[in-house]
Amino acid sequence: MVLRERTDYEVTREDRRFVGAHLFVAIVALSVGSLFGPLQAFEWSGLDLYGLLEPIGLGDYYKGLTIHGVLNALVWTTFFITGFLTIVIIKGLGRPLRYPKLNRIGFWTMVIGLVMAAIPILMGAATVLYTFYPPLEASWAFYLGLTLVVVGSWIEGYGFYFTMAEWRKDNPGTRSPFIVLAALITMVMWQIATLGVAVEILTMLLPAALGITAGTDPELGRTFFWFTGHPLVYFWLLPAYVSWYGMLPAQAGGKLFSDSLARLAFWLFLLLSIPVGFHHQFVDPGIPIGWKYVHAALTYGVAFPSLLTLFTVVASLEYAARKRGGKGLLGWIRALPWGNPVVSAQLLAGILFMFGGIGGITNASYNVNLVVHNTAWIPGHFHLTVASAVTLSFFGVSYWLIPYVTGKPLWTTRWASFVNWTWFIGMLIFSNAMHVLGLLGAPRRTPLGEAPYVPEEWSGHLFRMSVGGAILFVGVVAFVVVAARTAFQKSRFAEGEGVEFPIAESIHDPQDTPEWLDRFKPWIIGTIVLVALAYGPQLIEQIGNAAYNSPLISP
Ligand code: HAS
Ligand code: CU
Repeated sequence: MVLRERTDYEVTREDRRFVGAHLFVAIVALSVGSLFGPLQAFEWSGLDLYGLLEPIGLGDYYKGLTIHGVLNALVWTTFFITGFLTIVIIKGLGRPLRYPKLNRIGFWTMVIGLVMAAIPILMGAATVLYTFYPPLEASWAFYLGLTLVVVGSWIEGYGFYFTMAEWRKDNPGTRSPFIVLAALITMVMWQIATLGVAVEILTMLLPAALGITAGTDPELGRTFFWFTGHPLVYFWLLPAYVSWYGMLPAQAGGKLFSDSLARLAFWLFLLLSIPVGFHHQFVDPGIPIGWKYVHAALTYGVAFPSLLTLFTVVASLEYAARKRGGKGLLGWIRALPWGNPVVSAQLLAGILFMFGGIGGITNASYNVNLVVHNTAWIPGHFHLTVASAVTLSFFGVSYWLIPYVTGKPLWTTRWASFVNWTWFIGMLIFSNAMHVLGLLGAPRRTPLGEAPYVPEEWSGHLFRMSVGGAILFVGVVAFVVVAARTAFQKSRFAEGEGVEFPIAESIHDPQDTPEWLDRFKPWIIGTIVLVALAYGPQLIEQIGNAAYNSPLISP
C-alpha cells in the first residue's frame, strides 16, 4: 500500500477541455504580454521601438509596462495555476469534481474579469503598472475586473474543497495524496492572502474611481496591497513546487525523498507567506521600524521552506540519478534525463531559482534593501523567480499537460528543449545585467533610453540586458509555437499510446507521515493568529489614522 493517488481514474473529455481552456487563456496572455518585454529591454539600450506601435495606440512605455506586468505576472500565472491545480485535484483524488458547474462558473468569472480589466488598459485608462498603487488612477472597470479574476479563482478553489470533502468522507483515516494536499494549501493561502487587496479595492480604489469618495490613503493602500502582494509570489511558486516535489521525481525516474518534509514545507508556506509584506515597504514612512524588523525576521522564516525544498527535491533527483547509474559526488547530475524537456525545464528553472533565492534573501535585509530598492536589481530578482522558477517550470508542465488534455503528441521534443535552453541562457544574461545595473543605481520602472543622466558606466550592461531580452523573446516565441503546434496539429496519439499522468511515489509510505501534517485546522488557526500578530496592531493604527484625502491622479 504505497501509492494512494488514483492514477487509474479516466479524466472525462469535458474535464480535459476545461483544463485546456485555462491553458489557452494563459498562453494567449503570455504571448501578448511578452511582446512588450523586449520593447522595454531595447528602450533601455537606446533602441526605441515603441514608435512602431504608435499607430495602434500602444506606443507608450508605461502602457506597455502595465500590459507586460498584468498579463505575464498576473494573468498567465493565475490561469495556468487554476487549470493545473484542477487536473491535480481530479487525478490526485481519482474522482471527478464534486460540482463541475461551480468550477466552470469560477473560470468564466475570471474570463469576464480579464476582459473587463484588459479594455481600460488597452485604452490607456489604466496605466498604473501591475501594482496599481494609489494615487495612480485607473478606470473603475480595471479594479472591478481584477476583483472578478480573484473572485473567480476563489470559486474554483471552493470547487476543490467540496471535492476533497467528499473524498475524505469516503477515505477516513487515509493520508490525503500529497499533490492534492499541496494544491489545497496553495488555495487556502491564496484565499486568506487576497483579503488585503479585496479590502483595498472595495473600500478605497473603487469608491474613489467611482467618485464616491474624494480620494485614498496611499500608505494604507500600499499596506493592503502588500498584504496580498507578497503571498501572491508564493501563489505563483507553490504550483511549481507541486510539480517539483510531486511529479519531477517520477519524471526523472525516481521517487520523492520525503513525503513528510514535502508536507511540512507547504504548511510552513501557509503559515509564513502572509505576515511579511512590510519587506516591500522598508522605505515607506509611517510604518514604525520595529514592525519592519518583525517582517524582515519573518521573511527569513519564509525562506526556510524553500531551503527545505532545495534539500528534498535535490535529494529526490539524486536518488533518481543514482538509480539510473549516476556516480560521483556531483557526477550523478549528468545521469538525469536531460534529454526530456519536461525534466530539463524544471532543472534549469531550479538552477535559476537558486540565484533568485539568494537575491530574495538579500532584499529581505532591512539595511541592504536600501541599496537595491526601486532599482533594476528588483526586476532582476523577479525575473529569476516568477519568470524562471515559475514560468520555466510551467513550460515543462505544459510539455506533458497539453498532450495530456488534447490527446496529441508534443511537437517536438527538440523544439521544447530549444525553448528551455534559450530561456535559461537568455535569463542568465538578462538578470545578471539587471542586478549589476541595480547596484550601479539604475532605477526600475523608468524609460532610461530617454533619461539624461545615464552614465557611460551603465551602457555595456544596458546592452547586455537587451541582448538577454532578445534571447528571451526568441524563447517565448518558440514556446508559443510548440504549444500551438502541439494543440492544433491533426495527428493524435495512436491507440494505446499517450501521456501518463505523472505522480511521484514517495520512498516511505505516506501513511507513515504523522497525522498533524495532514490536518488543516491547527495550521489555519496558527496562520490567522500569526497574521493577526504581525499585521493587526499596524492595521489598527493605520486604519485609525487613515485620511482618504489624496485624490486619484490619472497618469
Ligand atoms: Fe521576492 C521583491 C524577498 C522569493 C517575486 N519578489 C519581489 C518582487 C517580485 C518578487 C515580483 O524582502 C517585486 C515586487 C515589486 O514589483 O515591487 N523574495 C524574497 C525572498 C524570497 C523571495 C526572501 N520573490 C520570490 C519568489 C517570487 C518573488 C519565489 C516569485 C515567484 N522579494 C523579496 C523582497 C522584495 C522582493 C524583500 C522587495 C524588494 C524591494 O525593495 O522592492 C525567498 O522566498 C527566496 C527563497 C528561495 C531560496 C532558493 C531555494 C532553491 C531551490 C532550487 C531547487 C533546485 C532544483 C534544481 C529543483 C532559498 C528551491 C536542481 C537541479 C539540478 C541540476 C540538481
Ligand atoms: Cu515579497
